[in-house]
Amino acid sequence: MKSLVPLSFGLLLVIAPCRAGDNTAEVTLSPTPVPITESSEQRDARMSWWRDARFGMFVHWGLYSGLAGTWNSKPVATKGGMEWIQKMVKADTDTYAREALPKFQPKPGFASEWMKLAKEAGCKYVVFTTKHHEGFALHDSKDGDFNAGAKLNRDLVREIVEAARAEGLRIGFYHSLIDWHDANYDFTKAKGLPYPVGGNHESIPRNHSKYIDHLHAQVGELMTKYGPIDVVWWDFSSKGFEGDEAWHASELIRKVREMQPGIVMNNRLYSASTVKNAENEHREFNTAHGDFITPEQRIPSTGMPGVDWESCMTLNTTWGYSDHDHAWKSEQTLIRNLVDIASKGGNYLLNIGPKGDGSIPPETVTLMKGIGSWMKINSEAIYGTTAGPFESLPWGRCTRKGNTLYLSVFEWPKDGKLTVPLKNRVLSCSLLADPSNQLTTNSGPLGLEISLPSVAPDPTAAVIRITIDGVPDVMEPMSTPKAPENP
Ligand code: FHN
Repeated sequence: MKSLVPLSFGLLLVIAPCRAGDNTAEVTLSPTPVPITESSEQRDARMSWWRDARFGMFVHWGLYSGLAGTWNSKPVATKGGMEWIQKMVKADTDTYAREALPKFQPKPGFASEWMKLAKEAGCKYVVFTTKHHEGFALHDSKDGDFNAGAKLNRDLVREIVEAARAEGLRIGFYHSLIDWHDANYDFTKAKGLPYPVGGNHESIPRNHSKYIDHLHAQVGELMTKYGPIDVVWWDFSSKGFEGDEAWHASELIRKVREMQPGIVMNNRLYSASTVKNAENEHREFNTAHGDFITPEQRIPSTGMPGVDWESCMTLNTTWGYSDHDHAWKSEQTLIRNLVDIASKGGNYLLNIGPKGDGSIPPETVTLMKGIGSWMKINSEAIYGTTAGPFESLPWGRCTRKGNTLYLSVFEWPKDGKLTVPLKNRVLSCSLLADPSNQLTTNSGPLGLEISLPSVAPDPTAAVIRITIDGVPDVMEPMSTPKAPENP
């Protein structure tokens, strides 16, 4: 019997085009609730672009970007998330806005610079902050006045969405559930969630359900004014404050899935699972809470078999731009992260933090273009692949597409012989960097032995494509023979 997964219960959709040919059709809800069920086949179809994409660009951009990690002309820190600067300096929202707004001056065309860089890096989708914890919304919102429409007379979300479409990129909305501006966001209830306590407005009684109305209203605007949205990325909940109690989550999920039936949603309307060891988080994952798990600043050592997951990481140590954080990762680390994550069946969401005018720091441009150069030759080993069949490989990683394996060699063998613990017969074997040249292979006691040129075509990750006969038949790691019992 085909399994019909109850996605949620919803209302009938009515789409009213606002302008001919413009794919930002207005979407409105009609009052008749209809059960939304999704078969696993339908879910696989909805998730397939995301699973094939493997690589996305995260963008943290907001008022904090203009402050650039500085407050009262002093660096706040050289490490850590400068998007949290309001909390770090314990500023109330009025003081914060007074300082930050004048420094947030988006230049014309900033968004296409982002999208061109994402494309050049090989990213297939871009997820950007429509609102971060500071509470400033980048769209022209009719709900409240702390947004780009009211403060800058611009709809920055429209500019960014249109720039993404122009580059053929999928677009996703990061949206903070936490709000350090809204006077009704009840931080006294939000146990385990950050708040810039210390400001002068703690005494004001707060009606959190009014904040939830604001949250739902702005999400409604975002999900109806900009056409099809591919990803929604909520952030974040704690064990003490999550789900229906904190955000009326199941109602929000129902509404969003109605307004955007194809959308792919992360899991952060609920706190990360209760299992002690985050490595086992996937064992408890409930897809009614979202479509994919979001390990942050880490790569699960053995992946997360059976669930969709995406590792989000920074290029240095901050998500939001900082003038003072120069701890940039190396191009090699970033490329090997991408390969490592894909070899374990996950997606890589790599963050950039543009400046207050939207321009991208030069170090970021260099690193993203560096990944792009590698992807120009090797993207076949990333897009549309699944996890490799090997638990671990001493010299690198492996991704798979059916009976084709992509061996990404990090440590090029000094003797020019690469051993792959595989029993299958090889049908073809060549370097992606030199596809016309077949490499010699032999099968030996330890498995397949590939003869390689003396110099690696790429010291970071040189990819070998092998097509084998049948499904991978992996050799059990040789157990080290026990030393004979001493008589
Ligand atoms: O607090 C945020 C943080 O600023 C950043 O947005 C990351 C990105 O995943 N999420 C939260 C911390 O988990």
